[in-house]
Amino acid sequence: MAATVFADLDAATMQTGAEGYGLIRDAAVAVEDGRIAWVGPEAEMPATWARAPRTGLGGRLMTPGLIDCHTHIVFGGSRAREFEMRLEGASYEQIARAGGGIASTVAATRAATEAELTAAALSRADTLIAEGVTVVEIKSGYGLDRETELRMLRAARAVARQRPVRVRTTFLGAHAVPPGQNADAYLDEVCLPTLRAAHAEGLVDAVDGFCEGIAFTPDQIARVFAAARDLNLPVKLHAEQLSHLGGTALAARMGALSADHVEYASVEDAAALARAGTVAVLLPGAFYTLRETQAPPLDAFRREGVAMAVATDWNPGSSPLGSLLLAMNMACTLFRLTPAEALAGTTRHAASALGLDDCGTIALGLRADLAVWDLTDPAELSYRIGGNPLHRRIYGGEA
Ligand code: DI6
Ligand code: FE
Repeated sequence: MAATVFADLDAATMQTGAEGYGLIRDAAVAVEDGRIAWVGPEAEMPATWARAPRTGLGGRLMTPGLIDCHTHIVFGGSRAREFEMRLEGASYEQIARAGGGIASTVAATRAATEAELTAAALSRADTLIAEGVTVVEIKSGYGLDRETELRMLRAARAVARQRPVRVRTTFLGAHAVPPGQNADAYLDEVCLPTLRAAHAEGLVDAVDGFCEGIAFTPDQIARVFAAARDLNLPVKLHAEQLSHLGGTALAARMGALSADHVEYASVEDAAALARAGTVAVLLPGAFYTLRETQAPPLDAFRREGVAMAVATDWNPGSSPLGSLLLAMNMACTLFRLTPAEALAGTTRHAASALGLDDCGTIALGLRADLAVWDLTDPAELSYRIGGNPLHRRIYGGEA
């Protein structure tokens, strides 16, 4: 048996139902065959585990491996010039309508080879991994044609083959209407056939869309979701980011894994998310970059019991944010999450937003995807701005 015991640590288990961090002081975690085989106070560890090789962690803090449940890290080009334009007074929507924005990344992504897209994504994945990320979601959506959407998803799968990280792919063909095309024609002739082709190639774990004035209407998104349902694929949605169009209610009605952004969600939307068990994914990096002023309805989410995840939304336009720890800090400072909510948002609830039930907490039987920090208080993960307190990452039981 391939068993190891990690000991001399404090474990923020993040277990469901536990108070706050589910903290166990002076804990030990036994790992066997890549899974958590026992967790608890070391003094109570059964004698069988006492014979396994023991790795002492010097009293450090252990958390579940972090999960970035919303990224767009496969893309070509850069949008630094648009950052300058926004500082000269142009708005995100104005730039998008003038052919910049998502369309400019689409042009750069179409021009990139699969090897180039993979190399760029690997470097971004490495940045996340260095901060203790063990699962990353990666969306397509900068191709908007069959070949490029497939190429993006293949690049995302390549990341999982070349790095010790789990990748969940999301098809986001309904991200933007390609310049000069009609939205409905694009959906029927390009987006939905591409979804079917990508699914047939085993490239799709979930389906997403952008429900917004500059993208697709709820009716159009409903057609994308119907196609996803026919393929037995779970759905999620960029909803209520810049305005209230009803995407959150649609996502809840369709039993979506998550509704993401949700700054403009209403109290009724919060109740619908709670009833459906749909996770609200908060993306403070986009809120910050776009200098939004409307924060998501946190009080309503809490009152209704909506699970809240936190992610980077790493993309070249609205959130060039390569740090999930900084996203946690921003979620606390900009949205008023508590540090315990922020950590639940990058562990347990992030797993739910991806439909994963084998990771996200330190609990019996789950994957041994763990992060060990040069910290003692778990609030420090959200409190710090910058720096990287990661001591070591354990992926599937391997350090
Ligand atoms: N919402 C966002 O914030 C990103 N995509 C989306 O649907 C922005 C993507 C970009 O500007 O490139
Ligand atoms: Fe996004």
